[in-house]
Parts: sequence; C-alpha cells; structure tokens
Amino acid sequence: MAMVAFVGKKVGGIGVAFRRGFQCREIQSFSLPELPYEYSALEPVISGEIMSLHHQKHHQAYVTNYNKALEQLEEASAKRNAEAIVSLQSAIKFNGGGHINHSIFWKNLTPVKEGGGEPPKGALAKAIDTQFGSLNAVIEKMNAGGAALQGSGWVWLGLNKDLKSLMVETTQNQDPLLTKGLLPLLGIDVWEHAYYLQYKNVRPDYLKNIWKVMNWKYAEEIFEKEVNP
Ligand code: MN3
Repeated sequence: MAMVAFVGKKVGGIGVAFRRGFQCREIQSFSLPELPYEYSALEPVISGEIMSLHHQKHHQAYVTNYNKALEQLEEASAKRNAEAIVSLQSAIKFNGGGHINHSIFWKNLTPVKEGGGEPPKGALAKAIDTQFGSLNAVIEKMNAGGAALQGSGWVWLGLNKDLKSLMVETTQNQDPLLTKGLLPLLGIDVWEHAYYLQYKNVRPDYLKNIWKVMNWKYAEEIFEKEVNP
C-alpha cells in the first residue's frame, strides 16, 4: 500500500520507489504469532508433536506463502499486469485464510489448568441455550458438521452480526468464515494435519476430545463485544 502511494507521487525514480517499497513490505509482512501456551500444554487431547508441527511448519508455511503472494501482487499492481493480479488471488485467499484461521485456532484452545473445557457463561451461554437448546446440542452439531466435511476444512461457531444470531458452519480448505459473512467465535481445524499423528483416521474422536481444551472465554469476549458493545 505504501509503495503504491510513493510511486503515485512520482518522487525519485521507479527504481528507488521499488527499493523503498521493498523495505516497506519487509516491515509490513505478516509473521507467525506465538502460541499462548507450550506445545505440550494441550496433552493428552492434542500431542505436543502435532502442535509443534502444526504451528511451526503448517502455519509458518501459510505465513511465508501469503507474504510471497502479497509481494508478487505489489509488483503485478505496479506493472498494471491484470492477468498476474487475478492469478494471484487464489494463493492470497488460501494462504491468507490459513494465516487468519490458525491465528484464531490457537486462541480457541487453552490448557485445562487455564480453563480449557470450562463451559461458557453469561450472554453467550444464554444465546446457545436459546438457539440450540443446550451446550451439548451445539457441540454435537459442530462435531457432526466437522465429521461430515469432505476433504479438508474447518467447522465453526459464528455470529451473524446483523441478526445477532449464532450459526454452525463449515468452510472448505482455508476459506475463512468471513467468506460466509459471519464473525468467527470458535473454529476447529479438521485438516488431517491437525489430528492424524494421534487420532489416525478417526476424526470424530479428535472432535469429541477437543472440547476438553476449548477456550470458551475467547468466544465469550468476542460475542459480548458484538452483542453488548
Ligand atoms: Mn491446520
């Protein structure tokens, strides 16, 4: 963004603009967020090995490839290369989505000793009861959605901000929930890389267990900010 403004002002040569633009990109690029707990802190629900691979390899790859695609986009935009700009969109959506989704996922989980698995309270608990009947009902609905999702993707508890209503939704691949117009409260990664080393092919067991380390406090905070600002 900064580079476009700089080129627009026609200060200095294009070469200078690119060089300075590159420096801006370096500063503005996305980076891997730190996990708010140790890799092994969610055991026995999710092994430390899965967590470290998932964070250091998988999430890192989305960040790296997102930055690469954004850098290519800046170059393509500067050159007014319409084909290149359009052809970069799927890499931006996939890797940017991967970065967005995993950044939420790490905060959606928390060790048992820090409140993992403790049921929601307050306005969110009330909304869940009103809309789904019980906490168990929404968990079952998410587990069923996650188990039935073909291939790779995510199952979410989201908020429709206009209707102030909760929705259970799935997204394919790394599509973020905002592609369905919803604000994510909780998301569960159902890609095989999230569970295979420990649960093998039995995704329903992973889904059943993950609630033991679910950080409902995170969902509550987002919900309350939106519903009672
Ligand atoms: Mn993942």
